[in-house]
Amino acid sequence: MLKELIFDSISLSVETSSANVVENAMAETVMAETIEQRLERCGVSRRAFIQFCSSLMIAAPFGLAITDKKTPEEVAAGLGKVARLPVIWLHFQDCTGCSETLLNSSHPDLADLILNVISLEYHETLMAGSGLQAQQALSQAVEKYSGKYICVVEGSIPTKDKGVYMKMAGRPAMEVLADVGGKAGAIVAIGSCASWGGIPSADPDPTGAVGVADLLPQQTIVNLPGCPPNPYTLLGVLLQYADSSTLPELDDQRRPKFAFDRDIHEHCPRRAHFDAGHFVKQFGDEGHREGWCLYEMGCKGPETHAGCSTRHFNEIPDVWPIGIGAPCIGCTEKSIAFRVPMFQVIQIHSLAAPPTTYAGINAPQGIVSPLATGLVGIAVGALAGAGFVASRKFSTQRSDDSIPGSPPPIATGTPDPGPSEGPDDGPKASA
Ligand code: FSX
Ligand code: SF4
Ligand code: F3S
Repeated sequence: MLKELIFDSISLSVETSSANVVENAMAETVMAETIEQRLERCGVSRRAFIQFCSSLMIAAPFGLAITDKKTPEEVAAGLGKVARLPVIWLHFQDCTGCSETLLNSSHPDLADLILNVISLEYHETLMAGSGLQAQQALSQAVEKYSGKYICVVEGSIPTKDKGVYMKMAGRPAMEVLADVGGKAGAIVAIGSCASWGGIPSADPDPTGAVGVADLLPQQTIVNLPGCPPNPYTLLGVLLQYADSSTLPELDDQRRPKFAFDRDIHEHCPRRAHFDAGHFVKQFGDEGHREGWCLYEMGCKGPETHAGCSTRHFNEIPDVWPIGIGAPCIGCTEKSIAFRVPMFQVIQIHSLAAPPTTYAGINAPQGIVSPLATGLVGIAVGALAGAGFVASRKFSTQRSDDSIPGSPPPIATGTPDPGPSEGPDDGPKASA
C-alpha cells in the first residue's frame, strides 16, 4: 500500500514523449489540487487527517501559524484548503535516516498521509526512475515550479578536492545544490548533516563536509538538525509555507523556535533523579535498570535544544534515546554531536548543580541521643515522649538500603562518618 502510494505520489519521468505529455497533464491537475481534494481522491479518512493534525499540534503547541490557538478540526479545515506544496528532496552524504524517520511510522496511515499532504516531486531513494529518467524528472520539476518549491536537503555536501567525493550525473554535489537550491522558494536542511556537516564532518572529516548554509549563506534556509530529526518539525515548516509562504520564527542557528526553544533536560522524565543525585554509574547497573539519570554516562541533555523528551519517535511512547536508556548525544547541537565524545561528561552552563541546592539522598542520619531526647521529653511532657520513640525508630533504620547503588549499612560500633555530599560529587556546574 505504502509502495503504491509512493510511486503514485512522486512525479516520475517517463520513457516516451507521448507519455511525457500525459504525465505533464497529470502534474498540472496535481498542482491545482488541494490537500482535501487529494485526501478524498486517495480515500484517506477525515478521521485520520484530524488525528494527524492533533499530532502536529502536540509537536508544535506554540509558534506555528497553522496550529496556533486552534482546535484539531479547525487546523484540518484550514489545511484542507491549502494547495499541496511541491517538494524536491536532494540526497547528499547521509544515511537516509531522515527519510526513514519520516516514512517509517508505526501507523501505516500516517506515512500515507504524509505523502498526500505534500507533493513530493523528486526523491532519489523513493522514486522508481533512475539514470537519465531521474535527471529529467529533476530538471522538469525545477523548471516547472521554479521559485515556488521547497528544496529539502538531506546529507552534508563534500567540498574537499573540488567536491570530487560526490557527483550526480557527473556534476559535483556542490553544483547540484547551487542549481536546485538556488531556484527554490526556500531550502529546508533536514538532519544534522545538511544543517552543519553532521557525522561526515566528524574528525578527520575526509571529504570536507559542510552544511547547506555554508555554501548558500544568502538563501532562505531553515535548519532542522537531529540525527535523525523529528518528522513533525519538517511537516510543520512545510505546511506553514504551503499555507502562507511564510516560515516560522527561527533562532540564531536558523532552527524553528517552536521545536528548538527548550532543552531536553527541562522535560526529561529522569529529571527528578538528576535533582536527587541518582546517577547511573555504568550501563546495566541497578541505577540504569531503575531508570536513573544518565548525566554521568555523558548525557548532553542539559545543553541540547530539541523536543525529544516530549515528542517521541515513530509514534511510540518512550521511543527516543533517553527513553530507551541511552544518553542524549546532543545531536541537534552544532558544537556537541560528533565534536564532543559521546560518553564524555559535560559542564553544565545553564543551571545550578543540584547538590548545591538540594540535599544529597544518602546523607547519614546519625543517632539521636536518648539522653537529649529524654531531657526534651521531661520539658515538654508526653508529646515529646512520643517523639523520642519515633526518633529511636528512625535512627535504627538502615541507610537507604532499598535504593539500588546505595552504600552498605553502617555496621554497629562504626563511628559516624559525618556529613557527606550524597552519592557522588554530582554534576559539574560552570562557574
Ligand atoms: Fe542519517 Fe540524514 Fe543523521 Fe545525517 O539524518 S540520521 S546521518 S542527520 O543526514 O540520514
Ligand atoms: Fe535527563 Fe540527561 Fe538531564 Fe539526566 S542529564 S535528567 S538523563 S536530560
Ligand atoms: Fe538527539 Fe538527544 Fe534527541 S541525541 S534525538 S537530541 S535525545
